[in-house]
Amino acid sequence: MKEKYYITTPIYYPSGAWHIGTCYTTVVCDALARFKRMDGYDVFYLTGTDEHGQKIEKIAAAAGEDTKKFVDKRVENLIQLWKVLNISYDKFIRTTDEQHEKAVQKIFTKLYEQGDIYKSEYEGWYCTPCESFWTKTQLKDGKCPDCGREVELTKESSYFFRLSKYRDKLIDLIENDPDFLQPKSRRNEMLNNFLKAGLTDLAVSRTSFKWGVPVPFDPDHVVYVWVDALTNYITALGYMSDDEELFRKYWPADLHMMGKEIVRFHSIIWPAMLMALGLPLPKKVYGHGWLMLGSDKISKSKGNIVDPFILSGRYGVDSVRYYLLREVPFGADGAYSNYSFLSRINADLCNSLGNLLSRTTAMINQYFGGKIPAEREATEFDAELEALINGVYGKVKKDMEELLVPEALNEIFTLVNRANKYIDETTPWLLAKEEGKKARLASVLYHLAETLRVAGVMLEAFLPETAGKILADLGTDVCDVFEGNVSYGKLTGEENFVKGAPLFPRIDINKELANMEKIAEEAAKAKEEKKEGKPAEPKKEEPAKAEIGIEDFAKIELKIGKILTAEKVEKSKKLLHFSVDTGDRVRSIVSGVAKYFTPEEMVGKEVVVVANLKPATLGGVLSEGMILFAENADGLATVEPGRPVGGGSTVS
Ligand code: ME8
Repeated sequence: MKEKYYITTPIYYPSGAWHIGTCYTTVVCDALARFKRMDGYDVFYLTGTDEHGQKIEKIAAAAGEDTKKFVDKRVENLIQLWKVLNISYDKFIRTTDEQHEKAVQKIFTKLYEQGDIYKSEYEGWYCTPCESFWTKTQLKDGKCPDCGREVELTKESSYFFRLSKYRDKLIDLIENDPDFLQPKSRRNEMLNNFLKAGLTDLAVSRTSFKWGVPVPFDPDHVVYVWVDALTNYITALGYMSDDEELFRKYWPADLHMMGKEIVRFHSIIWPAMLMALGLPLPKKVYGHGWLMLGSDKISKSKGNIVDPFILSGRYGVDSVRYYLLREVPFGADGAYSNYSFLSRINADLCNSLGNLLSRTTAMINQYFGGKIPAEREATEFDAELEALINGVYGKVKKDMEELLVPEALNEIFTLVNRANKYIDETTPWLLAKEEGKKARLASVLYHLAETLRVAGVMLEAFLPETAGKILADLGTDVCDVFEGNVSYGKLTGEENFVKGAPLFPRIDINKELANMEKIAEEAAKAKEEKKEGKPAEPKKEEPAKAEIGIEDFAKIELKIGKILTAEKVEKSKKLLHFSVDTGDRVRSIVSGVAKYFTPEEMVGKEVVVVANLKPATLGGVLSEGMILFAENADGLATVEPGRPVGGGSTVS
């Protein structure tokens, strides 16, 4: 039977626009989950949304919206983001799910009945953005010690959890089980700043607002949002429901991953709650660092957003995944900049990996018509590369087990770089010209193809889309497991080696930096206009268009897109927002056609999409392409193929 592996991200507050920092925990956990699956584990990867609490209630009220409708929309948008980023979660839990809410109530009642929760009065400070209680002495210059924002003096009737009772056990856990909380720096922080400084009981209910799970035996109170949220890790598995099978199978968690600012909740409050419930503790809690913009944490509430939809639409999903997995030293903070993002793509994905693939497949086609002959003459150069190919999996596995994700990727790219150097050393273009060197040339090309195959299989865990393209160009398939697929010698040479499109087109960095700034400015302007409710500029009469040559037309990439979902853009009478499958991915596209079509009639249609249009923000929503319509005096009509051809079909 397969060994189980239960991995979780925190559940996200659906409170603002998603940014590249938001994606960090989830992309890292996705690589870990994919790696474990391919390593033969029975993986359960959980993520979701944390939808209750004063913060969300306030933000929804400020937007003039019903709270549930507000979170529904934000959650849908987050699910779309995870789809774009190829996140392979096994379950997405929402804390507004009925099963979760019921289980929270049962947990609260159980803890109350056994005396771990009691009623009293809370008087102290509350930070709404962090949903944290603080004592006066914990405040820093009168502000929240975690985020530095204003706190509110709060006095209300409250239920309390006897957190202080678990202090000694928690100290023992963190001091004596070095695996439980990592990296090490977080362990010292928790011990010195919180546990040893004294631990007071925790207020676990609120009465000053309503958006939460009601305390079942005292409905004026709602359960404190962190207690509600932390239990998601067990309620998602069916704990305290009619069906606890998943809970029995997967609990305890093997890894709770999160940003460092919420380690306190996961390494103190959460284990204490589990101790009170008599449940086993998670095996590991890991607090990673932040992605910073300048000296600030990129954050939903600070407005310093770097939009992951735009980045993945423009540079490809795997560019974003690669940057997050590779650039940030795991456990520490990393600084995002457009320059470092573009440079990473160019240096590693385009120059190292992309070039190795295109050179190798081009040479196999040029010299041998797309197959590698079976007669091959090897030398010690080949033996050295072969040894590197055979060693890479072991090194990557060790790094992944120690959560050294950038190092793991580095091992794969060391192999790729070595193979690029091997091309220069073995000079296949000269071998091709020399008499009697065919067998030597075949061996060189076979070793290059094998390097790419093993790198491709390993990359399935990190860059699934790119790995699929590499393996397809080698005429082979992606695989489900590493075993039997990560050592030298699996290709026969009879596969169909094709020289496909470049994996990552080379970016002109200076030009692109200017483009990125323009996009950011447009997005900020659109957001501002949305806030102010400014009407759109009146449409100007368009001058007659000049003649163009075929080379101009060839610059436009037209594709068939299948409309998967359609909805009105809020506060706009004109705009409809579509998710459109264009074969390469699902795009977000906004069109000003609400006057002519209902969302319902558009769903399922196959339409013509301009696929290489620069992304823009319309009505505050990202638009990655344009749907074409025909227009006459009666209004607009869709332009559709004469028979169903499927999203992604080309139009030429
Ligand atoms: O904290 N860099 O949710 P959240 C790296 N609902 N990671 C970042 C980041 C950045 N700039 N910004 C955010 C919550 N994150 C609670 C969790 S769990 C029971 C409840 C990470 O939406 C952050 O560290 O504020 C966390 O891991 C995740 O995004 C969700 O943060």
